[in-house]
Amino acid sequence: MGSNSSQPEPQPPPQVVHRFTPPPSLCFDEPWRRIDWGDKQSALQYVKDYNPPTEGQQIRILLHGPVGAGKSSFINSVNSVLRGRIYTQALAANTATGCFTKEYTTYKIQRGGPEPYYPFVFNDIMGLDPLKGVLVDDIKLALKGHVKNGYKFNPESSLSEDDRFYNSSPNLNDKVHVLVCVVPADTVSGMNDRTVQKIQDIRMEASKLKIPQVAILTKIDEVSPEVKKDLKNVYKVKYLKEKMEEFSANVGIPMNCIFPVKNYDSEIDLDNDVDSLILSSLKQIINFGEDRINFHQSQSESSD
Ligand SMILES: Nc1nc2c(ncn2[C@@H]2O[C@H](COP(=O)(O)OP(=O)(O)O)[C@@H](O)[C@H]2O)c(=O)[nH]1
Ligand SMILES: [Mg+2]
Repeated sequence: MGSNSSQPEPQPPPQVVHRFTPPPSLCFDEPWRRIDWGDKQSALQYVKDYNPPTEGQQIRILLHGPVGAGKSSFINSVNSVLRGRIYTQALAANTATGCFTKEYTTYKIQRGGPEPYYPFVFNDIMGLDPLKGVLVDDIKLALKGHVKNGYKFNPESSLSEDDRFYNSSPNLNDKVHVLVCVVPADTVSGMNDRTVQKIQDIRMEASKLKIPQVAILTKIDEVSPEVKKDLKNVYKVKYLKEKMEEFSANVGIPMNCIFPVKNYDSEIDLDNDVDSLILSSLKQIINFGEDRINFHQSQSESSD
C-alpha cells in the first residue's frame, strides 16, 4: 500500500435536499373567525343529535374537487370524529386507482342506537380536472338525483336516460342538498382558467336548483408552519385568509361559506383541534342542507 492510503478519500460535498418549507406566516393578533376550541363536545353533540325536519329524510352532501384534494379524507375524518376513533379505510374501500373508473357511491356513517346511520350521506365526484374529470353534465344529473349508486363515470360521454344507472324518478333523498367544493390550500393560486370555469359552471347549475354551496380548503397544515404547529392559529394566519379571499373572488363562493380544515391523514389518534375544525365545517354543511330541505318543503318543485 502506498503512503496515500492513510489520506482520507475526497468526499463529495454534502447533498443539499431541497424541500418545500413554507415561510413563517404573518398573523393577526386576534382570530378573524371564532371557534370554541375548548368545547368540541357541544358541536359533537349537535351533530350527533341532529335530525332532519321529517322522519326518513336525509341530507345528501356532494363533494367535488380534483384528485388528491382530500375528499375521501374528509369523509373519513367525519367518520372518525363521529365514531370516536380513526377510520381510514372503511369509507374509501371502493376507491379505484384510476379516477375515470370511480363509481358513484353513497357513504353512510354508522350512528349506533336505534337509527343505524346518521341522516346525512356523502357522495364524491372527481369533478375539477378540465380534461379528465367527470363531465359537468353528469354532475348536473347527480345534483338532480338521476345518478344511481354504482355508476362509473365516463369522461367521454355523460349518463344517458336509457342507462340502467339512470334514475328517472328521483325522490327527495336522491337529490343533492349541499354541494361542497374541496380544494387544497396550496393549489388556490395555481388554478387554471378552465378549472375555475368548470367550478363556476357547476355552481351555476347548483344555484339554478337552489342548492347551497360550500367550499372546504384542505391541507392547511401544509401551507403554514404556524397551523402545522398549532391548528388554533388557523384564523390568525394572514396567508390563509388571503387564499380564502382569492378563492372566493375567483369562483364566487362567499367567504362565510368557505371552511379551512385539516383532515386526518397520518394520525393514529384523534385530536381535539382537528375534530373541532371538522365539526365546525360539518355543522355548517348540515345547516345549509336543512335550509335546502325546508325550501323543498315550502315550494312546489318546479325547477326540476
Ligand atoms: N397534510 C394533509 N394531508 C391531507 C389532508 N387531506 C388529505 N390529505 C392527504 O392527501 C392525499 C389525497 O387525499 P384523498 O382524500 O385521497 O383525496 P381525494 O382524491 O380528493 O379523495 C392523501 O394522501 C391524504 O392523506 C390534509 O388536510 N392535510
Ligand atoms: Mg378519493
